[in-house]
Amino acid sequence: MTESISLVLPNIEEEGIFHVINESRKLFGKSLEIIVVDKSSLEYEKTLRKTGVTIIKQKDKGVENAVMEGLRAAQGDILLSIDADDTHEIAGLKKAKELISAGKADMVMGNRMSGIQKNAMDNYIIFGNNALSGMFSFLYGRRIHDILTGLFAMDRKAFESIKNIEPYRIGIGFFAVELAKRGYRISEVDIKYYVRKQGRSKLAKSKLLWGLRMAWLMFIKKFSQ
Ligand SMILES: Nc1nc2c(ncn2[C@@H]2O[C@H](COP(=O)(O)OP(=O)(O)OP(=O)(O)O)[C@@H](O)[C@H]2O)c(=O)[nH]1
Ligand SMILES: [Mg+2]
Repeated sequence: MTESISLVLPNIEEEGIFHVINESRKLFGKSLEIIVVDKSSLEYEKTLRKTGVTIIKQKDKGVENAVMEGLRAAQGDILLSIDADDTHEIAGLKKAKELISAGKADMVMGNRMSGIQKNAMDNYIIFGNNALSGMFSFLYGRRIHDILTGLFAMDRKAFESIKNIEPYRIGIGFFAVELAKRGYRISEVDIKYYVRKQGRSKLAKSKLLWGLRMAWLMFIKKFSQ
């Protein structure tokens, strides 16, 4: 039996998305469902429409809210997501998907930390990511090296158990926290991380504040309900 696959791309005016869409279709074939949860201008959207992907216009904000909205709309047995800025190794989606298909994990995250290409990640982000990943691993009992990654694969059954939760603003880590709390298995695949070629970061004005809030939320979510 072949599983159907859906790919969700959170996007704000990324030029890199066109390469991500093409390469993903090469990896998974034309039957791949691609859902872009988009917060771009109408002008940009016109070009995006030409690719034939499904576009959901995001009304609220935040990358985790965008990914959640896309996953809720997705039809696939296996759910995938990757940042649209073409910085994460796209072939990592296939490796992550294979682990889900083989029943070896319920969520697989792309670990960029040993594949960081020149100038792709600032030292203070590496430091913060190591601290936050260490904290996640300690609190939730699963060794994760890259809690700030933008690439993952997830089993539909695991997703169904968290799909009604309102995401809190900690990026993809939200999904890892909620699945870990429910006893799901989370593993990693190593991927390369490339320098952002176009546009600028959309995530947060202050990455320091983002990191502190994430630490706090991971901590309180561990002890809530
Ligand atoms: N729909 C939507 N997409 C978002 C939002 N915030 C970020 N994104 C997208 O989510 C992905 C990750 O955001 P980035 O701006 O690349 O964050 P980052 O990787 O920490 O920053 P860089 O290192 O500069 O790339 C990108 O594809 C963004 O376009 C949002 O509020 N809504
Ligand atoms: Mg990025």
